[in-house]
Amino acid sequence: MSPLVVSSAYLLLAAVSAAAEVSVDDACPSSLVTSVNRFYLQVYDGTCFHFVVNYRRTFEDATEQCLKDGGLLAMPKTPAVNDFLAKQSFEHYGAINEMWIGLNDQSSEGQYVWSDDNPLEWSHFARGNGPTSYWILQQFEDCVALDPLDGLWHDFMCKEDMISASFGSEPKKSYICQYSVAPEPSLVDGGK
Ligand SMILES: [Ca+2]
Repeated sequence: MSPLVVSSAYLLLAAVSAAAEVSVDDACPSSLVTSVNRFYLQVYDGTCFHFVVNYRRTFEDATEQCLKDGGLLAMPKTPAVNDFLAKQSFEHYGAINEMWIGLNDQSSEGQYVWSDDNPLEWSHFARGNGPTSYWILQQFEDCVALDPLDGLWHDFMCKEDMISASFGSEPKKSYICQYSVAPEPSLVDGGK
């Protein structure tokens, strides 16, 4: 192909992908899209992700913070989403410590559920974590965090209490929230 044809093809591809892209303004809650926050918001596959790298919270407090703006702790249910979250956390935000994601087995030991109450299908636990950690540890470690360096999941104690203190565990971590794309205003008011 001539260089002209090749560059035209690239232009066309760029135009098509630009049309399919959803902007932060379209996908994220307007209460979140502030000049300070904007850098920490990203859209992937139509979902708004908020990388909260500068605050550390317990799993419960992080969950509440996401809920405040109508979201949930992030749910990397596929390798693609998981890779995106890990890569962005490390390469874009410089995060090197594990970040809470919306996965836990607090209700029933060994039965991991996502923050939208759906059961775990694809999983990405690091060796010796989650179902393969020591049995006694499994009873105490019920909340899951993503390692930005390799995208693997680790289970930790969820709360700050005497047990976590005696294990030297640090239950306050950075975290990632996710938000569904806001519906089009025209759909909300019936197209009027
Ligand atoms: Ca557990």
